[in-house]
Amino acid sequence: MNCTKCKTKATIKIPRHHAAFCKACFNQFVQDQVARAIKSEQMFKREDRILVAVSGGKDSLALWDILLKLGYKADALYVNLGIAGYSDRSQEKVRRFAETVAAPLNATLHTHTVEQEEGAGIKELSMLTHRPTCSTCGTIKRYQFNRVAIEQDYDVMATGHNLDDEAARLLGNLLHWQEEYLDKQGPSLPASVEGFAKKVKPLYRLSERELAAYCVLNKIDYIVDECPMAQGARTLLYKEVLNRLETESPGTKQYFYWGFLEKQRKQAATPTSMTEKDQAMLHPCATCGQPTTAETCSYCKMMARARAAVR
Ligand code: Q46
Ligand code: ZN
Repeated sequence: MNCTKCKTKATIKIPRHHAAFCKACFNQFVQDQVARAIKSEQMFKREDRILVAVSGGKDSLALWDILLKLGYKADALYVNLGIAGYSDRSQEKVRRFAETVAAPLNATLHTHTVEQEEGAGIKELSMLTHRPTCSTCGTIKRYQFNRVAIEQDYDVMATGHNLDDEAARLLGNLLHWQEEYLDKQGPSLPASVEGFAKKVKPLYRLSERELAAYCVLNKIDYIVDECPMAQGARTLLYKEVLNRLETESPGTKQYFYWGFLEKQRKQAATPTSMTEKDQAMLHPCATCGQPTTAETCSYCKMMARARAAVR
């Protein structure tokens, strides 16, 4: 099998594009897909400062690497959740990448440690607040990323969600007709009000398999294990179903998700889009000032419950 572009020996096959690439042409393909995502969704400009949410996994480290190689000013934030046997290992992967790849390119790694800042690890906090671990985690991560982005003047926050993540999420939202979530499933969510950072997903054109290959080929050392709290059995099932369809008919995932985005783009011209409605309802949290639709934001409410429980 030869590379579709340069005709030397190919290392990876990309059935959905009817192509095969050698390492150099594959890296070019990956960069092109990200550059295309940034341009077509107007994610950010050359001079913008980007804050990448990194977890130590393949997607977020690949994203940081690609953005730096494309010449963007991309720093990163890692949130240590205090999960024994997992958080320290994932932090180590991030630290090593930051030291060897990012620092020489003048990029900075910010770290937020939940045990230090919130006073307890994620498991303990979720027990204190009687909430599932992942929803506690989601609230903290959203809050802290937004806080760092705003306080340190980043123009945009980028996450490593890939094509498989977005297609699985779309399938789940459709199966349950969660229309309010559908409206927010685009790869580029604008800054809603003063105090809410813009959020983008530059990897939505690349699959999980392609990102794992990118890391292996470029010697990016990432944490292979899933977070032990992941109860995403549902998401995994949707991914499995989509992978079966993809094997039978390459390109299904991209037709499904990109087709949805195409439809969404056409509708975006109507003035009643959910995002605009939400924007009108948002105001600063009475406690911390971050935007919320309630009097107090969900992070401040959660932390108040945790403090009350230990009193
Ligand atoms: S990190 Fe956090 Fe995930 Fe771990 S605790 Fe759940 S939400 S599974 S993306
Ligand atoms: Zn608040």
